[in-house]
Amino acid sequence: VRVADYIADFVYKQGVRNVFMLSGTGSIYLDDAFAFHPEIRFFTARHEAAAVAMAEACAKLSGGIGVAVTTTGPGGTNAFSGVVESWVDSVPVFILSGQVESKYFSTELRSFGIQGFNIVEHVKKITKYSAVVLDSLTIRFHMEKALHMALTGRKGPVWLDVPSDVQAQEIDPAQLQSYQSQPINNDGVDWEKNIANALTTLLSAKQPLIVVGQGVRQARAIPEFLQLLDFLGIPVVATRLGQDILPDKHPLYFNLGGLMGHPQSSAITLNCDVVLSLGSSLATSFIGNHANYFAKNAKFIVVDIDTSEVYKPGLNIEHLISHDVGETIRLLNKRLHTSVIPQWSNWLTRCHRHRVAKIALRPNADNKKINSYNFMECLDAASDKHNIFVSDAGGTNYVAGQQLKFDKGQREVTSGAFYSMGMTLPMAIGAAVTKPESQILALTGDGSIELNIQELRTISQYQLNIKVFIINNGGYASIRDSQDAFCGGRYTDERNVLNFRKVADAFEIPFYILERCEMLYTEIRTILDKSGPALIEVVCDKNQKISKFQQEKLTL
Ligand SMILES: Cc1ncc(C[n+]2csc(CCOP(=O)(O)OP(=O)(O)O)c2C)c(N)n1
Ligand SMILES: [Mg+2]
Repeated sequence: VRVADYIADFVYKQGVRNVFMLSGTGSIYLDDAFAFHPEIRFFTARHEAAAVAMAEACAKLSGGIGVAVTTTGPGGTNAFSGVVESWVDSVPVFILSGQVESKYFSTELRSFGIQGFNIVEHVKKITKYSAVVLDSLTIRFHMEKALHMALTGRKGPVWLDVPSDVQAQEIDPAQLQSYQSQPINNDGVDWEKNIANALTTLLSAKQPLIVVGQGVRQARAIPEFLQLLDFLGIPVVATRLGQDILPDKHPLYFNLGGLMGHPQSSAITLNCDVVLSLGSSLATSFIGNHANYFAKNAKFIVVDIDTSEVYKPGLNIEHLISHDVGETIRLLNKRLHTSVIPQWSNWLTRCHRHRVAKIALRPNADNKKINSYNFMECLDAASDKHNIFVSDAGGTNYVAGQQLKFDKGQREVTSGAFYSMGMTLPMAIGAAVTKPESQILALTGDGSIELNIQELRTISQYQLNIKVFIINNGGYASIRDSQDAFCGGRYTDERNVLNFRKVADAFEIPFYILERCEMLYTEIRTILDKSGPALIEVVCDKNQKISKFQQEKLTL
């Protein structure tokens, strides 16, 4: 069998059904093998970073690994920023890059052969495993190891670089050497005791809080997590990547927490005394520098398999449980079964009163212009369990975070630690092909869409059921906001917004425009009722404000 076909079949056997790629001569046999594999569908992206973002969305929604194929040199270097995303957001993606023929490969030259670049050397720090496959007989070993590393412990990207002559070689699979993973050595760590101590701290808290992150979903432990909440009755806030785990209507849920969180959560997080963090890396973009914007006086019980993440300045860690979050929750549940659990009803009542008092920013009643919160509220109401939201940087990130309710089992895919501009279109594509029965509600801004706008062609080419909503607020509103605060209102980006009608026309996508507050819900519903792609410009009030974190005491 040809090495390239062996690779394609290998990932197929791991459950991969969709692959994202941008072809090249350096990856010619890999491209061919994936494109003509009888069971794998391939999607051609128009930028390699976008291909990786597609694979990322695919991994997030499938719970497995996402695969992107790039060519040598610029193909691999373009993929770089996409891989950093999956590195910081702990997403298992597998990059397969083509390389020049192995006889030209060099670790010394800046460039070698035609477009050759030693990419693996440069991605060591942003991957869990990377290797150049110079010997075709090692392919099974590298594939097995890469897959194991991507999916084990804290998940993340892996990369194999395969020279074109190696891609084309014939091998006998029976002759290939396999990879044996090393069992994790937990000798000397008494997990049960560690967890019991943490539980004592939690049960003695006066105002406890749970933070839930995407790690709980990745560990497939949502049912156990719900059971834990039933036992404990403690308020919960979510991280950005964990905000579609609990519905807004859950009696213990107080929405997205942290710096960009819902106004109702800020006083609750600031006033709690013990935090149990489950499946979150507690990214600084969530807790703020020195945890100043998040429970700065609380003791933290942190369940995180990646210990390198937890020692952030200002984080007061009382108990570190460096263990699989699913197993930890199961152990906690086992102990709670026989524990005396305090009633925190007074604390919970105060949290609930605060929740009622603190709704997200609302449009001014006499303002005829659309406010993005109002738009998001209507979109949320019009959506259903077959909808997946994807949000971008800037206003959409804040507003989707604060306004979406997830009450009907909707999902969300977004960029977590970075909230990078331009992630929406490629992630929406990855989501659409992974969940063809879903309709994707892709939220972006008039600024963010310009990064990766080329992927509109991918959407129309495959006629994907993606509704792209563009919040038009006259450019980089978030940056204008910062420039008002820090630079006396001098703007660097006075820009003309694109003519989105013409953009839609150029990319052959049906176009709609929403300009009026009245009938907003009905107009949205009509758009969602049709299947297939659409580009919808939502003309919003340029001067509306975004709700930001406020330091406040919980006095209610
Ligand atoms: C890749 C990248 N470059 C720059 C930024 C900084 N940035 C954050 S929001 C933003 C403006 C986004 O504009 P738009 O999408 O129109 O959203 P708005 O803020 O106007 O709501 C910029 C430049 C970023 N987050 N990501
Ligand atoms: Mg804008």
